[in-house]
Amino acid sequence: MRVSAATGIARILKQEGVQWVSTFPVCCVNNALGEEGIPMIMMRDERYAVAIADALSRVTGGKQIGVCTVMGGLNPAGLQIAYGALAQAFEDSSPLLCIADGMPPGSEGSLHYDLTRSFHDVCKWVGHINEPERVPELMRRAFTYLRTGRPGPVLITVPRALGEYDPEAYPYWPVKGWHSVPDPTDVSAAAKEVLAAKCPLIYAGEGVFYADALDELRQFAELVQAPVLTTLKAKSAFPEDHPLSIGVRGEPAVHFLEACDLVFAIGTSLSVRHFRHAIPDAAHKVIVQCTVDELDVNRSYAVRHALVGDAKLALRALVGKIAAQIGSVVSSRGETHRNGALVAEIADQKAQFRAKYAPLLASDEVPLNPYRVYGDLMKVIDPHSSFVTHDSGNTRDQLSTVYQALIPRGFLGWGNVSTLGFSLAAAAAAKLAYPQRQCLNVTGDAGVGYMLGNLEALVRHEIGVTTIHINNGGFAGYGPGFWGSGHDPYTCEVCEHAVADMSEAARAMGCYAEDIVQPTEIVPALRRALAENEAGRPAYLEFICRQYPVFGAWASPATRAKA
Ligand SMILES: Cc1ncc(C[n+]2csc(CCOP(=O)(O)OP(=O)(O)O)c2C)c(N)n1
Ligand SMILES: [Mg+2]
Repeated sequence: MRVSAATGIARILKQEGVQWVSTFPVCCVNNALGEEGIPMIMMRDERYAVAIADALSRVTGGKQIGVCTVMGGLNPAGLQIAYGALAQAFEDSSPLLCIADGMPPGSEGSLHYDLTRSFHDVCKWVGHINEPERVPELMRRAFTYLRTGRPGPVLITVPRALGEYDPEAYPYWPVKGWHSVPDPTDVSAAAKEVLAAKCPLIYAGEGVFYADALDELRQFAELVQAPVLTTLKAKSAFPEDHPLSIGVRGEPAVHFLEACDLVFAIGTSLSVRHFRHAIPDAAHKVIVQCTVDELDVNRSYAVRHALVGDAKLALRALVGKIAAQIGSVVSSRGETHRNGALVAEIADQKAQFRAKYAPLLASDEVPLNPYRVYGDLMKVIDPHSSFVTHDSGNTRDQLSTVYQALIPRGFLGWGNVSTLGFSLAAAAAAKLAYPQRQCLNVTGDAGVGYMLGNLEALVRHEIGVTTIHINNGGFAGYGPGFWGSGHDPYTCEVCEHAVADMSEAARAMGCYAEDIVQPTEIVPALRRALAENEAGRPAYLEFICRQYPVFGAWASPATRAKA
């Protein structure tokens, strides 16, 4: 029986295991989605429709592909707003599918800009369905690119009333995605190099999540006995209470990055960016990089060995090679592959680090020290069944410094380019993916401005997450003089809580909400919020804080002279 193009797309999404689609508020496939029984989460703008789909892909490591629909075609108001969110997904390599109305046949050139061309810069691939029979073909290509190689967003456009096709004549079956094994000679060379190193360090990126390689990462680290550093986006890929974990940022990470003679980078582009460590003295270190994308190789650093392929398959091959050799070949690091001295050194580094932050986590200051909020948060939530994410600004820098992530995606770090407000979408997507978990997003004042309207969507869909607003009265990182003279007092201060009461606004939109001024009130307030979440009600806690711009360092490229 023939079906409309939109119905064909909806059925294909079901075949691909898509459980819900986010939207705002129209797209030519939405009627078919509803008719075919795919629930829609309607956010309050396209940025969040894209962001929640993006976040679903991130928090599930691509096991569930986030899908969203937005307005396009001759009135592409929706696509225009979606552009920024797609750019973020592209920059962060997140595989989501965005479906938009396409330009009606013959209307090309009616807009001042070329809708079909504009999105090529921020999508891994753009497909335009111009015949109903091409629905399976273009959807097959979309899911192939979403599940194979470097992850990234895909845009499909489909004009309204495109017509019908026969699914028997043009069948569809789900796309599994394909993985490639690195060249075995490269694996041998890398294994040899790792064994020869005196102080190897593992630098793991988010690619290990998408490759489902967390067990292999741990096995590899334990076998070679190397400290494990994760990028911000990979935080929680390796348990941060593991004796080999050196976290994401701060002195322990800097210490081992400076001391190491080999960096084994896995699932990371190794780009030189704002929110990550550089490799100090890189010219005098051996860099081995395993990446799915050859465009990352020799990009920011000269790489001695590259393993181009899937992180899971690469690690398995390496573990096999090294385990076979380690019995007979004595590595330069000692007679066995257990390195007690290294474990003690990591423990010592971490103890010094903890000693620096422990007083802050227990601070009794009023206005609150934001670290006290994080300290109490870590006491209240279940680290084995929760999800925490930061926003852009100090919340990112502070939380990525002290939050201890124990389970995969118990924490989502994000942002090659970090766009304010994303944390709400991330927490909501995590709650939808893991309904049994406590899900919280921590945001500063600027992030709230982006989120407010979207709190209503969470109330409507009964997505019980807690938003923690660290109200420090302004944009802490952008204080007077930060950008030179002239911007102050215009661009860093916002109204104080008594004037612009954000928790009151959240309450008015249906959230459970509180203001917290006293340190002793933090724990009870968090408990009340989490209890509300259990009943499916989002909560908003506004903590009246001081500005406290203290957080862990990133290693710089500069060489440190070593004795
Ligand atoms: C969409 C977007 N625009 C601009 C920025 C740049 N930016 C990063 S942090 C920040 C201000 C953060 O202030 P606030 O939310 O109050 O957090 P605080 O640092 O005070 O904790 C700005 C403007 C951004 N990250 N995203
Ligand atoms: Mg602020």
